[in-house]
Amino acid sequence: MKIFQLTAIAAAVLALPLEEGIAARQTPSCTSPKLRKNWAAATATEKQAYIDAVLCLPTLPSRLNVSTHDNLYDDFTYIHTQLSTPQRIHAEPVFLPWHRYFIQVYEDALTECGYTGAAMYWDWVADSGAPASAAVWDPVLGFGGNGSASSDNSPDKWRVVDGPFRDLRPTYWSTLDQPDPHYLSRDFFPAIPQAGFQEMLGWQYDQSVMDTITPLTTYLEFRIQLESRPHAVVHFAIGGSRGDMGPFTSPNDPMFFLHHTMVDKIWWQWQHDDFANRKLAYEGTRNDGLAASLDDLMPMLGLADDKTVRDYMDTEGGPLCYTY
Ligand SMILES: [Cu+2]
Repeated sequence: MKIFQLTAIAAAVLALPLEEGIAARQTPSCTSPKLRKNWAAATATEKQAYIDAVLCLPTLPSRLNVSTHDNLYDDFTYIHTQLSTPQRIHAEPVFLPWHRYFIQVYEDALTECGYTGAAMYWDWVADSGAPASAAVWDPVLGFGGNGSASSDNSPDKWRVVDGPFRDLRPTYWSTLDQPDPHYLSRDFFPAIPQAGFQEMLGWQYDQSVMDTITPLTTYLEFRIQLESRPHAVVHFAIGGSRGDMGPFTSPNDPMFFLHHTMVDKIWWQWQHDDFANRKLAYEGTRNDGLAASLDDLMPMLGLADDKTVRDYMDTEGGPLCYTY
C-alpha cells in the first residue's frame, strides 16, 4: 500500500515536467523574435502605426510618483535625466545594456498604445553622406525636420515646425529642477563650407569611422569608442546648441529611440560577430569605482522593474525577443 502510494506520487511528480511543469516554470522561449527594421525600409503603414503610437504616449498617465508631470511620454525623459545626475547610465559599462532595456520599455509602452511592430532604427552610417536628407526627417512619414531657426529668439526659436510632432510639448528642458514646457526642438549642426562638410557632421559617423570601432575585440574598448564617438556625435548633430537631442532630457525627441536602436544594433552585430565569446562580454569600471558585473541591477525608477545586466545581453533569450 505504502509502496503503491509512493510510486503513484513519484509517477505524478515525474509526469508533471513532461506535461507542463517545466515549460510553465521557465521563461517562455523566444521562438519568433520581432524584427527591428531600418525606418527607411519600413512600409508607409508600419511608419504610420509607429508615429500614431508615439503620439499616444502623452495621453497615457505617468507611472512615476512625481508631481512635476502627469504623462507617460515625460516619464522616459524624467528617468533618463534623473539617472544622469549623478551619472549612472553613461560613460560606464552599463551604457549599452541599460539603453537596450530602456528601448524595450519604450517598445512595450508603444504596444500599450496599440502598436504591434518592433522598435525601429535610423541607420546614420548609411545616411552619413547627406544626413539632413534622411527619410527619418520626412514631414509626413517621418519625424519632421530641423528646427525653424526663426530670428525672434523666443524660447521656441528652434521649434520643429513640420511633421507629426510639431505640436509636441515635452515638460522638461535640460534639467528636472523645474518644469519647462516647450515645443520639440532641433538644431542641426551647421555645415562647415570651408572644410567642404555638409551639415550634421556625417563624416564623424560614416563607414570609415565604424571600421575603426567594430573590429575592437574587447567590450571595454568597443563600448567606450561607440559611446563617445558616433553615439555622442549623432546627439550633437541633431541637437546642436538648443535642440532637444543635446542634453540629458534627449528622450524628449522621438528620434532618441531611433538613434539608440541603431546603437543597439551595432552592439548586437558586434556580439553576433563572435557570439560564443561575446554573448556575455561585459567588463569595465563603474562610475562608483566598482568593477562592473553581469549581476549589476539596471535601475528604471518605477517605470519598469530593475533588472540585471545578464538578462539583457541576449536579445533572443530571457525577457527579450527581437533581432535585426
Ligand atoms: Cu542615454
